[in-house]
Amino acid sequence: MKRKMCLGLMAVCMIMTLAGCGTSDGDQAQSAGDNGGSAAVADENGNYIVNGSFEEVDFTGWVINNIDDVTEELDVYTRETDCYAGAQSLHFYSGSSDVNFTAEQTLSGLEAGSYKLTGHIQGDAAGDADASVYFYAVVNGETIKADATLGGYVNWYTAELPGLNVTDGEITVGVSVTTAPGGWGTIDDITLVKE
Ligand SMILES: [Ca+2]
Repeated sequence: MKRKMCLGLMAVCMIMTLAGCGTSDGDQAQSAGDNGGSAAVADENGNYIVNGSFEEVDFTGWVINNIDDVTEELDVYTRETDCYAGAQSLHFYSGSSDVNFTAEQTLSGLEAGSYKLTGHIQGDAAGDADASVYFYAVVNGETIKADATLGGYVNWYTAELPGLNVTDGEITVGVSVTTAPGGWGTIDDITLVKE
């Protein structure tokens, strides 16, 4: 009698363990997809960028590189007036040091074909004639850039990079901003769609 109960308990424990493993595997697959770690998935507008409008609470999907740690403010901004779409954007500002950063993400598992990258930026380069602002894509080891300008408050500049020929399923897209101290702005609504 005692032995039967013991075997019964063992069987219940084994089933619970197996069920637990299954659930945990499912969660991991889900979060890998959310982070763009697995094959890229387009949203209802055909956009493959993860969190391209910066509407998440953090920089989900993006790798932010604050070069030499000089950019004083580099964050998700919740101010509808300073957005191109939604309620949030990527915000940057430096008072006494340079602005110098990139924000990028790599997508994989894309169907071969031609893609178009579009990004929006507004702000001010603090009179820096040598300011460098551009959106970029890396395909097949080649970096392709689309220059942008900081034309003043909510004077949005739209940068477009059409004809990005993806052959190996992978593309890295990003934005790079370098200005003198005093530079500020926001970046929003970055999309990558198949043409
Ligand atoms: Ca937004």
